[in-house]
This record gives sequence, structure tokens and C-alpha cells, in this order.
Amino acid sequence: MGLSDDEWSHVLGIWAKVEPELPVRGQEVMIRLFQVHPETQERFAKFKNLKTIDEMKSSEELKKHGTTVLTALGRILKLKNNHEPELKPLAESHATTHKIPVKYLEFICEIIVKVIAEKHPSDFGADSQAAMRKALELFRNDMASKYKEFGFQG
Ligand code: CUS
Repeated sequence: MGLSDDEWSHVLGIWAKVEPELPVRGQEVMIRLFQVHPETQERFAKFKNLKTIDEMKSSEELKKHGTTVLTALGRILKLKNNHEPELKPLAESHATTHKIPVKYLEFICEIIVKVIAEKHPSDFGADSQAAMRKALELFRNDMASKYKEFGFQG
């Protein structure tokens, strides 16, 4: 099920606050992800060698990747219920090259919600959080079905 106009305005409203700080939030999300779910770090040859938080913090590549991830997600959110054209190439590369299971997408989405909630407590209340979770769930469900089209069970 898609989101209502009201839910989308919650999602895009908070995203507008996150956008000016994408590189730092992206970096925080990646570091938190690797700490909470170390198995996700193994997926990336270029990040496997980063052992400590300090090493992660000083990695320009990690920061860059965090920006890439949040930028991709932002583009998808802005397309609202019509994200299919943007999602397809992303699903293809993640199914065939990176092989990122849907479970890992779930991990990263949950961390994104938590990081935004910590940084923007007064702009990201219960309704906005629920709307964001719903939008991210829609994203993951559609990624999962595209994964299958590309022969990846996810
Ligand atoms: O890069 C990209 O693009 C992705 C995201 C989207 C949203 C799909 N990724 Cu990267 C993902 C992930 C990572 O990095 C890590 C871990 C998990 C997941």
C-alpha cells in the first residue's frame, strides 16, 4: 500500500531538514550500521579493513558512501509512490553486484530512522516516524520484488 498525501508530506518535510547535512548523517548511519551489524561491513571490500570508530570516521570513502546511500534514498522518497524507474537500476546493482540482502536494507533503514530521530527530535515526532517507516517499508518491499526479477532471493 502506498502512503497518503499527508504521510508523504511528513516524510518529505523531515527529509528537507536532513538534506543540508547529508554527508555527516550518511557517515553516522554507516558507522552505526557497522557497529550494530558488523556482518554488513563484510559486504564491502573497501570497508572491511576499517577496525575502529576512529578509522571509520577518518575514511573519506565511508563518508562518500554514506552520502551516496542517503542521496539515492532521498531521490526515491521524493518520487513518492512512483519510485519504480529510480529503483530498478538500484535493485539490479544490489542484486547482481553488491548482493545486499533485504535484511541489510532493513537494518540500514532502521538506523536511518534512529539517527534522524536523535538529531531532529522536535521535527520528527511519532506521526512523522511512522510515515517514514512506512515509506522505507514500501521501498524495501519493492526492492525485494525487483531482486527476485533479477534472480536474487535477497
Ligand atoms: O550503497 C547503496 O546504494 C545501498 C543503499 C540503497 C538505499 C539501496 N547500500 Cu551501500 C546499502 C547497504 C550498505 O551500503 C551497507 C550495508 C547494508 C546496505
